[in-house]
Amino acid sequence: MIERKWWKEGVVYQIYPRSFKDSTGNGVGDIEGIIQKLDYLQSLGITMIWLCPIYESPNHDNGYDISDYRKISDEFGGSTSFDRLLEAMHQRGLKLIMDLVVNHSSDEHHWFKEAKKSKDNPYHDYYIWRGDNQNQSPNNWQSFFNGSVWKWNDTTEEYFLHLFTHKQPDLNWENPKLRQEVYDIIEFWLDKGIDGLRMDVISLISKRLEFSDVPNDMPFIDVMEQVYANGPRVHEFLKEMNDKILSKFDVVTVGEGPGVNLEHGPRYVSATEKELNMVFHFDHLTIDYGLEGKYDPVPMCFIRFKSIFSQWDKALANNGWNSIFLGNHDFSRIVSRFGNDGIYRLESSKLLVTLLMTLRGTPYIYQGDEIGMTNVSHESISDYDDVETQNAWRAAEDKGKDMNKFMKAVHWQSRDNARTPMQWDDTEYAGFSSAKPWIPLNENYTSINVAAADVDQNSILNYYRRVIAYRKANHTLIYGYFEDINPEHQQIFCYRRWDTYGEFLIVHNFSDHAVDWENPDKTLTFQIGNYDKQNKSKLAPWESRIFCKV
Ligand code: TEU
Repeated sequence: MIERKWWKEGVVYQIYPRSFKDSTGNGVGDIEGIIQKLDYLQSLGITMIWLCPIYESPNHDNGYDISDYRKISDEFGGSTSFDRLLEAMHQRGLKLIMDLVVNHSSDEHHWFKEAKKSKDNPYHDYYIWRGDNQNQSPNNWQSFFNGSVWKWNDTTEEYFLHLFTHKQPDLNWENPKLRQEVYDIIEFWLDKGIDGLRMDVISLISKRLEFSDVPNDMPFIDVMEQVYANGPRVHEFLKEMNDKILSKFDVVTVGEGPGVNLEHGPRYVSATEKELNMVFHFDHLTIDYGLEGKYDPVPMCFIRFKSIFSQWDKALANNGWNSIFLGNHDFSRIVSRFGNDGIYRLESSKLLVTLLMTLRGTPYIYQGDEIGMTNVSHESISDYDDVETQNAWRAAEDKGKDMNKFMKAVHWQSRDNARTPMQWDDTEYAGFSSAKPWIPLNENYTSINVAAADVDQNSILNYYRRVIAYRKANHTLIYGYFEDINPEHQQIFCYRRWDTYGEFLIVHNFSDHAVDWENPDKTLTFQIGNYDKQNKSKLAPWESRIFCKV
C-alpha cells in the first residue's frame, strides 16, 4: 500500500525566473513578476512551484553558480520580494520548492575565494584539489560543458575539480565541515517556511577519489552513470542530510539525478532508506543522444520511450515515488521534441499533458509548455546565450566538425530552446517585459501566447486546466497501478491504471497518421480527449483519450 502524501497528490509548475515575467523593465524576469502571475498559475490548478535559482550569482550558468546561498539576488528583487512571494503563495495554498545547488558553488563564493589562497586556509578543504604539474591534468575527465574538469590554481600550484564550468568548482563532501555548512543552509531556508527542495545534480556529490582515467571511447552517458554519479558515499551523505535536517520538517525533496539508472534510482527514493522523496532520472531525456552525446542526436525509439516509463514505474512501485516530466530548462521544448510542433502542435501538446497527468508519480510542468511554446532556430550562434551551447559550439569548431550540421543539432538540443521569454501576449516583447529581453524571443509569440489561449475554449491552455483538474480529482490516476497493455505497438501508448477505487484506460497516438484502434473494454467509457469527436475504430493523429469505469 502506497502511503498518501500531499506532494504525491499535487502538480508542480517549474519557473525559470529570468524568463518568466519582468516587472521592472530591465529585460530580466523577477520575483515581483511571478507575484503578478499567481492568479494565472492558480487558474492552471497547479499546487506547487519549483523556482530555479534566485540566489546571488555571477550568472555564468544563470544562477547555478551561487556566490551567496542565503541571499536572494537583487536583480530578482532581493529578500523583500521573496518574503512577499512566499506569503502570497501560502495565502493561496501554493507550496514553494527552491533549487539547492550544492555539488558546486560559484568561484566567487567567499569559500572559494579563501580556499584558493593557500593550502592551509581553513576553506581549502571545502573544494577538491589534485595534481602538481601544470602541464599534466590529474586525469582525462571531460566536463559536462566541454573541456577538462581540472583548472590550475597558481597560488597553491594544484588543480581544482569542476564537473561543470571552471566558474563552478565542485564542493568537497568528504569534509564534514562542508556538509554541516550545507545542512545549515538548508535549515535557513526551511526555517523561512519553504516547502521543498530540488537538489541540483545531487547524484554527483560523492566522488570516486581515485580519479582514474575513463576509456577514451566511452560515451558520455556511460561516463556520467559509472564514473561521475552514484559515488561510493552518496547514499551515506543523503541519509545524513535527511537525518540531521530534512526529517525535522514536512517538506518535499526531489534530487536531480544525471546518471541515476534503474538500478540506483530506488535507493535514492525508497521510503525506508530515508534519503529523498523523488529523483529526476534522464533515461527518456537522453534517449536521442548519439555516441558523441547530446549534439550528436539520433532518432528516438518509441518502444524504448514507452519501456522507460514502464520500467521506472515497476522499479518504484512498492517503495518510492516517481517524478513525471518531459522537459525543463535544460532541454528542448516538449512539443518540439516529443510531439509535432507544426500542424499538430495543438493536438500533440494536449497529448503530452494527458500523458503527464495519467502516469503514476508527481507531474512537473515547465513554464510555457501549457501554451505549446516551441523550439527556436536562430541563424547565428551569437543569438544563443547558454554556456553549454556556446562551449559545445567552440569544441565542435576546434574538432573541425561540419558546422551547418552542428547548427541543426543546436536547433534541436540547445537549452535556450526552453529559456526564451514566456509569451504572455502579442504586444512588443510578448508582454514579458517593456524592454528588450535578455535573450531573444521566439518570434511566434504573436500567435502563441497566454492572452490568446485564455479566451479560446479549444486552446492547449484550457485543455491543461481540464486535465490537471481531472488528475487531481481521481485517486486512481495518482496512486493506481500502471500497466502498459501494448508495449510493442509502434505508434500507440496504451495503459491501464487501477486500484480499489476505480479503473482507467488511457491511449495516445504518437504519430502524424490515423491508426486503427478500438476500445478493448466496453465497460470503460470515454471521459476526456483532445479531439471533439471520436471515431470508434481509429485514433486521429496525436489523439489522446481517457476512459474510465463508472
Ligand atoms: O543540470 C545538470 C545536468 O545534468 C545538465 O547539465 C544536463 O546534462 C545538461 O543540461 C543537458 O544538456 C543542472 C541544472 O539543471 C543545469 O541548468 C545546470 O547548468 C547544471 O546542473 C549545473 O549546475
